[in-house]
Amino acid sequence: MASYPMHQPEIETMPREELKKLQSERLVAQVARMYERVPLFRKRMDEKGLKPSDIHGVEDLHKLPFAYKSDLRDEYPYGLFAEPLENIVRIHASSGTTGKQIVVGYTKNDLDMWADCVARMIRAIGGSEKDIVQVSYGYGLFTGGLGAHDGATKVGATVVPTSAGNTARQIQTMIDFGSTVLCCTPSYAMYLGEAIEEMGVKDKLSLKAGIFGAEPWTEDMRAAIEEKLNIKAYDIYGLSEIMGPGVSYECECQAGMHICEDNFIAEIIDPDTEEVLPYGAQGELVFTTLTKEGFPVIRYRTRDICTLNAEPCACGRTHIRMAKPAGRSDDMLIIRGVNVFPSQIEEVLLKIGGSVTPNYQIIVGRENNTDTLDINVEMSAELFADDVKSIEKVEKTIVNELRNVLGLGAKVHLVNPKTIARSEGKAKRIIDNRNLYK
Ligand code: DLL
Repeated sequence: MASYPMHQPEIETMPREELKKLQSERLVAQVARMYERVPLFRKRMDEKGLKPSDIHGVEDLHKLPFAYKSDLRDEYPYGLFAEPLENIVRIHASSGTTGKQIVVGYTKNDLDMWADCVARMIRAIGGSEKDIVQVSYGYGLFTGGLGAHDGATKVGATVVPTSAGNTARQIQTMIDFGSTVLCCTPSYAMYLGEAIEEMGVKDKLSLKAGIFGAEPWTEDMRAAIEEKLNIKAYDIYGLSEIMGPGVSYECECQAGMHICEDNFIAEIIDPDTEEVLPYGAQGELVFTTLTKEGFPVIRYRTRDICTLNAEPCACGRTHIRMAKPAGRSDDMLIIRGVNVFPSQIEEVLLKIGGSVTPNYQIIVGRENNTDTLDINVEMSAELFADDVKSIEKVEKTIVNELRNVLGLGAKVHLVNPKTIARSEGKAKRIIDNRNLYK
């Protein structure tokens, strides 16, 4: 594939017309290359009666066939690679919640492009070679650790590759090495914040910023983390199938994540009809890779529910922004016919503030042919020391708030501090017991 310009800050502020031209050229080349090299893509194109020569630019994107997570499972492990294995220098994989893992491969250029995207974010939030970046995402087949690592290396920062876990040692390292930027999941950041408070060492930290992603988190969670760690917390998005962290990232404005549009095109579709929706509408996020060599993908249905925003950003970057994903359509619970995202529940809990913590667990069950919704929420240490009456009062407040926001009745149980398991990676907040009763 033709090599493409890299490490150009001007790409981030490229006028939209020029960017569209660049995307079009890259899309045309990508379609031709995939048609030649990826049998499943060729088959889907043929089924639609499409030839690569029918695709002239981004205006033809909507004609192209979609790709699905099941394709990665069906073609496991290497069936969708567009390069022979001798040109693949890295493999990552993701198991998701169920079934066979999905496998992706990167060429040297792919790793370079990936590191470039993550480096953009680190620079956007004021990072430089002077920073000490502690990478507490898991290393290994998960893309978080090595993705953040390579981006920080590209910036020239000093990388501290702690990986996830071993929380006390993690915090000691943070203090001793003077880490200034922390990379991990928001739920682990929260856990680290709690542990730091317990150890009474908040004033010994040199942290100024955090790069958090890999799971949905709310604005209130951001405020809680910023307060606990005394930092600015920034959101980063990505998925293994497209690249890993850095597909989009927040800039200094903390107002949505800029999609690296020179490398990826985003669309929002109606998940049922597959119709493309306008900017601003909520629907399923779909990505097309423009420069990936090892594992290119066209119109990949992410299952993430999101909106796109093409308004100019105060930072001057011209690349469109995506909102915080509300969640994955696979994680969306349908309870008594009502759609519920765990993030909506999190929002309610964090609004209640002081007396409860954002550590919660959602348990869905079935009784007398009706769905039941139970929510266990850890109370704060202050409330724990208080009387039963105040606990009941808080439970009632949460039930009422949930009814207002979701239109659903729930049973809320305040549980003792530190009784809900903490997560070092992606938090597991939902226990759906309904299939036990099917
Ligand atoms: O989670 C890549 C990543 C690592 C992103 C570190 C950011 C930081 P997967 O394990 O393949 O890859 O999971 C991808 O996680 O489809 C979303 O549902 C969710 N996700 C990722 N980032 C965010 C985010 C990594 N910032 C899946 N907000 C995606 C909400 C996110 N959800």
